Amino acid sequence: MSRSCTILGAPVETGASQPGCLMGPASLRTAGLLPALGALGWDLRDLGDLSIPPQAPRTHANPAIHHLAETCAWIETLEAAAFDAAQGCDLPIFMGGDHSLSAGTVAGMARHAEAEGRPLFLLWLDAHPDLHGLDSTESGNLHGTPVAYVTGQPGFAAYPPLAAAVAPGNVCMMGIRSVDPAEHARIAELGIEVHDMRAIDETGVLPPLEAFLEHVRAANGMLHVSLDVDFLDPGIAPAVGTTVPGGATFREAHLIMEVLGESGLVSALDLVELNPFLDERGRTASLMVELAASLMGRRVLDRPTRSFAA
Ligand code: B3U
Ligand code: MN
Ligand code: MN
Repeated sequence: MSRSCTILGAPVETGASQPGCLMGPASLRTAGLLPALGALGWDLRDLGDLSIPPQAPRTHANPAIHHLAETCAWIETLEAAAFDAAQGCDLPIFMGGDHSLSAGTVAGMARHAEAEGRPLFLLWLDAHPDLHGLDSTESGNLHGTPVAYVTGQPGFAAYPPLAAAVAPGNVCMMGIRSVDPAEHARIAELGIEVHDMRAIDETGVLPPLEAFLEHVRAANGMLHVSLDVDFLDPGIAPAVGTTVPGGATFREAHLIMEVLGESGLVSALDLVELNPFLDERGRTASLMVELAASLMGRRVLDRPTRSFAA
């Protein structure tokens, strides 16, 4: 029986420093996300793009913060949408939109996992840890906050209350190479598993990924994968507002996606931070579609199912 996938667009750009992510879902559609996944035998349901109503401005004690009202409205909308989508299919895909949207999607998946009596794990593929609190962000760009929010850190009174948190010990980050001092302190305090690019240079992507997947499997967990375009090297993925040199290569990224798909553990996927205004003839959008297809089962050759240690 084919597995089911719900596709949802979240044209959020208020968490980023510059406009453009609003066009992300349209660009991923234009690059052929739906036919690519349909060809892999998935039973697809496209729910279109979500929206929020116009918001009255909200201020915060941290004057750098902008678009607080819009971010809160998106979190509420996406939390509910993710919870519903997860109940109705095997694997929802959330097309962003900037990374502030994951505050909503991961929160909704955490509520779903809790209702199922299973823990939620989070794989954060990003140049940045996105671990700021509302008090610590200096840029005021709220795409820098979702991991702190979904792990239940203090200082989020202005965000919607969190129904279920992700345990910090269930978070794994890969590709990290730009960390602010407050985020650095929080990584140490929470003991979050972070594989920065230095670590990946040394070990490759497979050993840390397989160890994390074993952890998820042993706990009978659900896994939410959040893929930020800036995880990838800007040489292959230029369409992002916050390029950081030295990112994941084409093959590293595809290998991660293939192994994730073969694990059978992935319960949700965010495709975020694509800014089509900054793209070059759609090549970043096409790469994101190809990576999603690798996670969803596309292979160059048939090969035996990967076996994981019991
Ligand atoms: N940590 C910085 C930069 C940043 C975070 N996420 C992105 N950029 N995409 C900040 O503004 O919080
Ligand atoms: Mn991010
Ligand atoms: Mn990033």
